[in-house]
Amino acid sequence: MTTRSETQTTLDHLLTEIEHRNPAQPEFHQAAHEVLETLAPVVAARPEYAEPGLIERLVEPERQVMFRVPWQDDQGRVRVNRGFRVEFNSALGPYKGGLRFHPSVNLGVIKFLGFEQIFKNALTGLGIGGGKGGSDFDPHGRSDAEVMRFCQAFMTELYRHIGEHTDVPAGDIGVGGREIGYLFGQYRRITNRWEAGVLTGKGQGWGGSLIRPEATGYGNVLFAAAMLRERGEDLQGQTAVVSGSGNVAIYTIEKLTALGANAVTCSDSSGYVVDEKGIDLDLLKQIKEVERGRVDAYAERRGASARFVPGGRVWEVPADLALPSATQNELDENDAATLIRNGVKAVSEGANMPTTPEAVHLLQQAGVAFGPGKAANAGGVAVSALEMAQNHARTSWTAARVEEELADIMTSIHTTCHETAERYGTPGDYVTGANIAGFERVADAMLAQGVI
Ligand code: NDP
Ligand code: 2IT
Repeated sequence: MTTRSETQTTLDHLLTEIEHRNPAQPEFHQAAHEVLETLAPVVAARPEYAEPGLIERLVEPERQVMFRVPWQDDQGRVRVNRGFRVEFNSALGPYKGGLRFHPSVNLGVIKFLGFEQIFKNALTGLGIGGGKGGSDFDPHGRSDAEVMRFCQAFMTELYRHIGEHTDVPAGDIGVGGREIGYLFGQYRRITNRWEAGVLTGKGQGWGGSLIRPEATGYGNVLFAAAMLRERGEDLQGQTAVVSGSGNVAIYTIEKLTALGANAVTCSDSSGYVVDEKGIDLDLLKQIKEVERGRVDAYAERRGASARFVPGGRVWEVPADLALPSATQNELDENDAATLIRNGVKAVSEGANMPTTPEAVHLLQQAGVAFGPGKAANAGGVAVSALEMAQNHARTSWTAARVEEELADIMTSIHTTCHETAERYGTPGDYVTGANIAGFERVADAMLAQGVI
């Protein structure tokens, strides 16, 4: 039998090879490190996982598509963006994962997101593989008509790669209900098919699931509550710092407030707002979802309880809980040290990979409960899979039913991660628990399906 340290040496060699084979993709390297650094106990314990080529196949996308997206702005000028879809792993079901429109998007960013998505989707227990896509298009400051023309141009290529049984995109940064509407319209026009299950996050009334907009944020709060319960605590009366002010942040704040916590911050790329009375969600939704404005407008209109801190980071505001809900690597070692100094009890990732590896290490060493994104933010993709189920059955469920299923799924993910971490000798380590539990499910399916 191979020992853990021999196995870790093999995995370390593989990580070096991944870096060589995928140059200039630091986010993908980071995501691969984070997973492969925790797999030694399970690979050493179960010889079938040491089969040559298994992990090598897992880190290589099944298919990667990159394409030109030409579109015209409101002045008639031709703009050219780059589109991506990385179809990473379909052992458990059709590729599933969001589309991100943000100027920072490149192949390495999409690959990190697609890789994370494989394990996240496996943890939901539902039949969905892992994929991700997007573009370096920046929707900020673009008119509705420009966003529509961009989405149509993007789908004019993407349509040939997706389908309800093949690959099912959804939203992510910069892609919400408006963009999914334009994308769906163009898919329907090109294919002449009403194929509701080809995209999720659709509008209610044309195939969207109730609670899908809320699902990621609500799910993350339920995960944080489950971690607190393990320590004999609940959310009541806890102060929370939340970063971001988009889809995930807004519904994180909504659920925190509903469960008795006080969410005192939100942010965007211009800075953050701290509101000692708790974020007024009606005002935040009006500014962000209706006016598509910046967070400083919140502080201006809210009155004395709120102030805007230009360029600052929410982590400097003292809190019991931190829920990063904006983007990758937004919470670093210094931020973690500040949170620990201020007595934080739990950090739960609404965003994908928002906490740097050094920060994760510091938080775990300090005994802070840490919920990794692939477990904590899985509620969004889980309800996407429920949307696919409703589309397939040509039915729609009540909000209460979807919310109940979401709560059951989050509880089950928490239990799975917790028990897996205990089983492999790292009690309380949700990172190891999530990685190993997600890996086991995908690896078993890959082994059963042969070398493909
Ligand atoms: P939105 O586009 O709705 O909101 C993103 C928010 O994060 C905005 O406030 C945005 O500010 C801020 N932000 C984005 N990029 C940066 C950056 N580089 N620096 C500073 N702030 C930034 O996206 P979502 O809420 O959907 O996504 C947020 C995170 O959650 C992402 O990591 C995403 O991958 C993850 N996620 C999303 C899911 C979903 O269902 N939507 C599911 C699971 C995870 P600004 O407008 O100024 O850019
Ligand atoms: O990161 C994610 O899980 C998402 N952006 C949601 C993916 C989905 O298919 O709903």
